[in-house]
Amino acid sequence: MFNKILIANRGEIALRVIRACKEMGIRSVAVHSTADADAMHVRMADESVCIGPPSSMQSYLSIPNIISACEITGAEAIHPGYGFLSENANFVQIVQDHGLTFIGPTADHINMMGDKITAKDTMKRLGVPCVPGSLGGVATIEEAHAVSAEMGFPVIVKATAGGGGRGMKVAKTVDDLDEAFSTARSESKAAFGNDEVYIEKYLTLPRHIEIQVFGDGKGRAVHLGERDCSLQRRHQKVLEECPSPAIDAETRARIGKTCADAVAAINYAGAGTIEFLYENDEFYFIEMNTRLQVEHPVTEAVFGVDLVREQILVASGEPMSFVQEELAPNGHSIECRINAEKLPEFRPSPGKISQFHAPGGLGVRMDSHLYDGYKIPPYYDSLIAKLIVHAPDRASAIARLRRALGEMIVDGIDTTTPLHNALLQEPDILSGDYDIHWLEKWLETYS
Ligand code: MV4
Repeated sequence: MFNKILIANRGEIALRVIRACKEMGIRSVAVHSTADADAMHVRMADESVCIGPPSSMQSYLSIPNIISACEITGAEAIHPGYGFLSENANFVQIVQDHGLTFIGPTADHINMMGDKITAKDTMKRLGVPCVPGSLGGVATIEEAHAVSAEMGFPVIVKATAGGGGRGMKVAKTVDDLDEAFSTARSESKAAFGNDEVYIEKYLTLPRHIEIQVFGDGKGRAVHLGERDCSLQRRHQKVLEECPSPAIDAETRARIGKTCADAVAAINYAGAGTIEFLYENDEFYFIEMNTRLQVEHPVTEAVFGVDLVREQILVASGEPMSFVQEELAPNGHSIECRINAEKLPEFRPSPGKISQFHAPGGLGVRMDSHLYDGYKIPPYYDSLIAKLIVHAPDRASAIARLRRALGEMIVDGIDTTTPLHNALLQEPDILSGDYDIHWLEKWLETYS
């Protein structure tokens, strides 16, 4: 096992990893920009190293600075958290070249899933159901017309190098296709330096269901059920739950086994998430994320596991601490992502926290780096807290979430808490009857 781990991240996820390290008797090293000198992750870690100015490019994304911080402190492994360098295959290779361990999958697996066509081809070959679409890239507008006519409209043009909603264009009818194709290509070129696109049948009213998988890198893998992340605004998740209100035990076992078998077959190591669109009782693979996700705590609550501990175990060469037969869902968990943003425009609202109180009590987990007097810097993403509840069933989880939101105090800045309170009064949310477009439609009338 490692003696010392460096956490190449900030905010609540840095705390999450430091906490796992402490429980495993591993020393932790925080890295921080000058803007984060007073941040909670710096205070909570055993040691800290300043890695640069506020700009992420020159600090949390600076590979030389992070490798140097490892060398200075003697850290043997790096946990990347989510975002920043967590899915950067080049970083993984450099970490290894320096004799250090990246806590996550191999560079090859990150590359495989980062290229959306290769990811889809691989999943298809492994028996994972995919959205009907082009076989590989579509290079010409003639080919785009041929593929779309064959499939039928609407279609969606996606960037091979994209993901998370970037570089996508929908063509409702054949009349939209020329523009969708050329815009998707030029935006992809500008954003990713790669203009390759592929085409899929556009699913009109799906849910976003993602399966949590975990592999040991040696051909064994498990699944830990699904999360329903359909409530999104501009591809930012707002509220996530486990299990999905739309998935029954038999369906979960079936798609879960398909996913676990697929990642076992490629010797995948560590935590991964296989994203699907789910419509008319069918799953359609869209992407795989090769990192620990923001919303992992709802899975931890329902399955009773510590996913970060498992990541660290597997990265150090030890076996996972469970097999599939030991994993069973228990109760229901919901997470609210609370952002420092002013409604209704969701405008970033950085500034000083004049008063902070975290909710508590049975079945309540608050993952947050806030403290009284903390100044939220304007340079990074606006997530300030994840409020996660766990209860025996969905109705009691909602009651607990309302109760916990009521206890929370975050004064001095604007937050998205009023949105969460309002959502928990909506009949469609209470009944679980929502899809990926529900929130944006609802926001058009909510004020
Ligand atoms: C789609 C789709 C409909 N049909 N693919 C958006 C993010 C990226 N991960 C995939 N996305 C979508 N892909 C097909 N074939 C609709 C979306 C989509 C979406 C997906 C999940 C959650 C929210 C979304 C909001 C808009 C569009």
